[in-house]
Amino acid sequence: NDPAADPFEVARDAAAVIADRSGIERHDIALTLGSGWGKAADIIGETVSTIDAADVPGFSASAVPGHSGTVRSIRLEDGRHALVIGARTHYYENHGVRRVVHSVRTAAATGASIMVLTNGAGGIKETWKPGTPVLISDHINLTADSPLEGATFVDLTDLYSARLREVARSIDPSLDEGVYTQFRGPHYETPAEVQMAKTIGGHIVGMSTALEAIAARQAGMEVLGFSLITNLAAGIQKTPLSHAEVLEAGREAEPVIADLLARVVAAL
Ligand code: 6GU
Repeated sequence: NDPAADPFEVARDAAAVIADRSGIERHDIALTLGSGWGKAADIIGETVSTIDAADVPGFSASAVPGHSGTVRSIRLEDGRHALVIGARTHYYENHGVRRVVHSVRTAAATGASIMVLTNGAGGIKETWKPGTPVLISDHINLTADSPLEGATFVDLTDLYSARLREVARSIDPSLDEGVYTQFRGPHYETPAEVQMAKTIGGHIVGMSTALEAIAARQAGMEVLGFSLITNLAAGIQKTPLSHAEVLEAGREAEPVIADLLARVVAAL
């Protein structure tokens, strides 16, 4: 909690605690499980350890329903290890962007070279029914913030790895993809803001992921992003938006997208 602390040093401390508590020296891949995606943690492999996020340096227990508040180490069938982060700090919580990307930096410090970011989000394409998983092909960061500090000019040309998206599509060829637009939240967008997002090239609206993806790329990780479309965005769907509806869509889609994610992870 020291504001003067080096965020990368805090991430190394967090990784050391995870290594100590899990007995796993090195993780190969990391996943952040957002709304709707939590069940994947139960089926991607054998859980070796589950740590309360509150016990890991730099993490704060998430206040958002739909997040487990744990960091799990999971052994995949082929012997690789996955770090599964069920504790996301959202930008709208106002703890600063360092907190938002701390889990990603921790994942990198545990050795992970692939970062899978998942979320529940609103769809702008009318053909996407609630419960549809889509690949993130690129993002538009509307937070006006960055996890990078100082003169750190990171190239984001292929931020959402085309290679990893191909792997995902080899598992489910019907997977559509779209541009994720990160708004600050926590309110949902107005219909006019949704139209703006659409006009500038967005297909998905959400409150996470883009800042985390930037930090993952800075750390040298390959990024794969998935959104579960939990509802259509304001003005695209005719009915009002509610968090209850978002959770309900997540619950219904959960077994299907957990299975999809497990098969993708096995193939990465
Ligand atoms: Cl419509 N907008 C945002 N920003 N986040 C969401 C959402 C919409 N639906 C689920 N999450």
